[in-house]
Parts: sequence; structure tokens; C-alpha cells
Amino acid sequence: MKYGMNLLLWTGELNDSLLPILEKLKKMGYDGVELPFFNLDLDYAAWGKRLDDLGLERTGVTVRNEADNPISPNAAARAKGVELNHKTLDCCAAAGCQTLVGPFHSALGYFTGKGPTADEWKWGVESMRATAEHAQKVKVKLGVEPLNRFECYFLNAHADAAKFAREVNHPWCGIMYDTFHSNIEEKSIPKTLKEIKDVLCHVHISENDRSTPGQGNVRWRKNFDALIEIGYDGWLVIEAFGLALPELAAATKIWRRMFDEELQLAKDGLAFMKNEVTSRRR
Ligand code: LER
Ligand code: MN
Repeated sequence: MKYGMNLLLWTGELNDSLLPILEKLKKMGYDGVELPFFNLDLDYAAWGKRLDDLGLERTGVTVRNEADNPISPNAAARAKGVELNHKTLDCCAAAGCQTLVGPFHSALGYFTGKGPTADEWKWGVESMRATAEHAQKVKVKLGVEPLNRFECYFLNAHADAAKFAREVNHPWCGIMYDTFHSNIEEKSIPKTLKEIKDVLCHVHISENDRSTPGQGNVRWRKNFDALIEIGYDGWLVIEAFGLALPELAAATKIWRRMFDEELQLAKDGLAFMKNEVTSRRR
């Protein structure tokens, strides 16, 4: 396994105040960090160089919004969604990210009041195939992320995301699994993980209240048993949210702080993940 920390706990935009935090994450024993890609005009090649110097690998996360919704009935909005996904992939490549994950299949926090239609599914597959073709060019793998029903309506169950990726049918398009969304949407963790195994390429380790993994109500034993059972051996990235994210707060519904200190959360969360994995491999 590789162990990562999502920087959304601190910021939605990379800036110099992160440098001492990155050094500490490396010293703690993290293999890498997950970078937010919301502002696409930063010098991501320079960030890649800084992270190389620190010895931190990286993955990337992004979202789409209503104006650039890849499943919109408005063709111009769909084209904008694909264009921004392409631009995000270019930024990921410049920063040296191996994977781009997140709900870039449809608009975060936007609802029509109905479930997905056949047209939305078709547009979604077309948009994602175009995105995957660019992903292949720049050599950044896509990890499509289903979200719980309160954050989006297009892909909620992990098995639906897997079906979506199979229809996109492109070697550079996989899906990811997030323990927080799974805790809301899935009936059986082992069944879900077995069902998505062929397309799974990334995991978010996230507690039921988005604070320190291991200290809440997620069914951790079942999650780690099943991940080891299916032979998953990729990134385990902690995703925790504080109040640093006006961009995402409205969609992810984070209104209060649920932990004492960010670096303590990172330290305790890393120890928790490593212990869960190594204790099953003895
Ligand atoms: C959002 O709920 C989420 O899980 C993130 O990975 C992407 O914003
Ligand atoms: Mn997530």
C-alpha cells in the first residue's frame, strides 16, 4: 500500500504556507499527498519540483460544477466540463500526479430532483471517454468517485460507478472507493469491494464525520478485511475536512470543526491505517 494525506484539510489552493506542513507529513511517514486542483492557473510544475525535493509522491483531486457539468442537457456546459477536465489533467501531469480522482463526472451539489436519466448517462459516458483519451495522452489515470446522495445524484453506489467505468471502457479510466460515502450508500462492504475490484484504482479513508479515521463509526474492520481480501495494494489517502474550504463547504456540509489539530489528525490517521494493514499481513 501507499499512504497519502489529502491537502483539502488545509486548503483548496496550494500556497507557500503549506511547505512546513508538507515537510512534517513526509517526516511522519507519508508516501505522498493529494493535491487540490481548483485553481488551474498555478505553477504546478514548480509544485511538482518542490514535492520531488521533499520526496513526496502525489495524486490529484478535482470537482465539476453546474456551469461545467459533463452530464448537462446543455452541450456547451458539457463541452466546458470536458475542457476543464482536460486542463486539470494537464496540471496534474505538470505536478507529477499519478492519478486524478474526484466527482468530475457531474456537478457537485447540483440536483434536478430526479435520479439520472438515460440521456444523462449517455452524455456522462461520452464526456468521460473524451476525458480518458486525454488522460492516456498525459499519462494520468482517472479515478471516478461516486458520492453519497446528499452531494450528487449521478453516481451514488460504488457498483454504479463501476458500471459507468466499464461502459466508458478505457484503460485510463477506473473508479475510486471512499469509506465515508460507502458508509452512507452501501449495504455490504465485502460485496461492494468484490464487485468493483476490476476497476478500482484508488481509496479515500474517511471517517463518518470526516474527522480522524479510526475514531468514529465507519465499519473499519469490514473495510480493511475486504480491501486486503480483494488484493487491493494501491493508495490509501486520508480525506478529512475542516473549515478551510469555502469552495467545498456548501457541497460537503462541513459547518464545524471535529478534531483538535490537523497534524495530529494526520499522525493518528496514518498510524491507524498502517496498523490496520500490517496487522492483516502478518
Ligand atoms: C467529496 O465528498 C469527496 O469525497 C471528495 O473526494 C471530492 O471532493
Ligand atoms: Mn472522497
